[in-house]
Amino acid sequence: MSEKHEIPDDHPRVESLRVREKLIEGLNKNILAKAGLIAHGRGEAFDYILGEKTHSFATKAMEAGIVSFLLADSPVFSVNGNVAALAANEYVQLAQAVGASLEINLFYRRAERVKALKERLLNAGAKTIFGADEQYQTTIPELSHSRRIVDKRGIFQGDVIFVPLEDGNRTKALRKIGKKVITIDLNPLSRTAQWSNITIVDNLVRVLPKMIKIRKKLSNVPKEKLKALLEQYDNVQILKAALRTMKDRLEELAERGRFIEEAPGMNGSQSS
Ligand code: PTJ
Repeated sequence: MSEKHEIPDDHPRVESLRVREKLIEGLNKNILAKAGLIAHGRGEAFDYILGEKTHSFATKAMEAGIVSFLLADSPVFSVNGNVAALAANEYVQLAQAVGASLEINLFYRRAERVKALKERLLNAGAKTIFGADEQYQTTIPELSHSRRIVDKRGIFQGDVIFVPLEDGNRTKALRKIGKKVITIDLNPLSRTAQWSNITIVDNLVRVLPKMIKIRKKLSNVPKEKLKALLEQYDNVQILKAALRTMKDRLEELAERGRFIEEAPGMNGSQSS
């Protein structure tokens, strides 16, 4: 049974509600795992603290990410339910723009979900999708859960792997077997954020259109210059900047005592 809710254009949280509707639709179509809703809620909480906007530390990480894809021998974009439900079109577009393969890799792996994701990616314009064909399956021995199942033509042989909205310990396992890992994660404290080579602390739905623009901007930049750009990148500094921004913002809000301008103050009075 599918339920679609009307979202009034004048609702103060209209964008956020539209994103939630996409997830509910993804759940109804078997694209999203139920736990994907929980994951999203956690992301939303961090996004609130960030002021729901892109900060310079995220832009720097996006640039480093694009440069890494462009310099890679075999970049691979891993696709999970949340990514497919929220931004399949932009994800496929970005993969094509940087010459990356797409591979379905699920934590909550079920045949019907793999099929639904494949369909969604094909509708978004993907030509080849790895991770759905048993014939090419192999495993990463460092992992015990479903994410260990990878495609010989994709993640298994790839050198730079994109894993947005990732759970637990796969990033560490991928690093152990020599892969460079790039993630998007609103939580700078997550294991994935901490273990990745490049961590974009920002919302997936804001990030992908920005990365597509950055890709275009870097079109005519020579390889040597790209390499130099990457050499300056320091992920620890990026994570520190993200946490500092969150801390500063919380301090500022605590000082002001209010976040929503028109909300009543402590004494119940309306602000002007
Ligand atoms: O589709 P599957 O089966 O592969 O499962 C996917 C999920 C996301 C359910 C699975 O990987 C999972 O449980 O992930 P976690 O451990 O909840 O981690 C997801 C991370 O993504 C958390 O750190 C969230 O804060 C973050 N996150 C959630 N929504 C967004 C986000 N980061 C950026 N943009 C978002 N929109």
